[in-house]
Amino acid sequence: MSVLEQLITKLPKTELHLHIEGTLEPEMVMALAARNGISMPYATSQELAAKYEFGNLQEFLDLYYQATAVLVVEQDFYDLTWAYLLRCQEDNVVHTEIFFDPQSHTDRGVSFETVVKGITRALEDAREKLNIESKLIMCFLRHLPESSALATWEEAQPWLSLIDGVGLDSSERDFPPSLFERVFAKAREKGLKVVAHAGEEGPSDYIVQALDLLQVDRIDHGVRITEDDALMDRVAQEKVALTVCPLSNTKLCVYDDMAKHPIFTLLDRGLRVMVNSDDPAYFGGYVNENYRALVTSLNPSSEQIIQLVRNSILASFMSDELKAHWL
Ligand code: ES4
Ligand code: ZN
Repeated sequence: MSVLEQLITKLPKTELHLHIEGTLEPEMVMALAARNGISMPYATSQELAAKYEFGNLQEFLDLYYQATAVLVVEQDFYDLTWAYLLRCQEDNVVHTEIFFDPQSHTDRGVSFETVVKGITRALEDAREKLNIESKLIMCFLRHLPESSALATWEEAQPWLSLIDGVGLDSSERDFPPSLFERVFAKAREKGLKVVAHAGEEGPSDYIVQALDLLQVDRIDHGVRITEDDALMDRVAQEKVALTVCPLSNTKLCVYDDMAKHPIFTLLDRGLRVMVNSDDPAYFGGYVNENYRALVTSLNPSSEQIIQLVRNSILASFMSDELKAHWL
């Protein structure tokens, strides 16, 4: 194993951009479909996995939402989350901040309670049995109207003690952050952390909107910030983190080659960027695999790798005490 490989494997890491529904591996899709008596248009997990070629974000999302239909009862959400946490243990991820998409379940008749109980029971078990800490972030689907986000916010009220933050995800183009100003203000008033996907496929102006209108604590993706020099200076100055997802960006054709990925350019300009897996079951790997892909294509120094890992700790929502422990 190379020195960099060893560093990647051995360093205790945090993950800040991970959709729990995006950890649904093809084998689990088929197993849960059988368990819940749901028919899928695929005969085998190999047949499903063969569909994982995407030309853009929307092509991925269409398949991702289709697969979530196999998640029905609380145990399904537990099993999904537990399987991801076991992968965290393998990759030496000691703290993870997990997104979930309640609307993709409640719109199918699965209750908010079922989803949140299944996920948080696994998170609690991981705290006790695996020593893995976590935060939970509820995302609003931006392709649905504001009224649906507001209704979801109301449904979440009995469960707020289990939820640490809100986010904004799904189809980015034509769905600017400005549409969700009111629901984000409500979340901030309740003391929740707020994040938003911006500048993944959408223009860098959506990053500005997320900062100024939603007042986010972090930007998810944010790679299209490279189109705006002044914004790069601002984000560096304000130490706003960008939760970058390298394999996601190449799988969804934001870059046609990992060699063109700007993560180290951004890092060297002083931006707080780090490495995350986004939807690892669909994009070809969990967090260590994302680091390895960067090493293979971009030949970083060990100092750069260490800085990415440190940035992830600094940008996390863990306590200052825990940050000091891991730094
Ligand atoms: C997502 Cl990669 C990505 N972008 C936007 N929304 C998402 N939901 C799940 N994965
Ligand atoms: Zn994402």
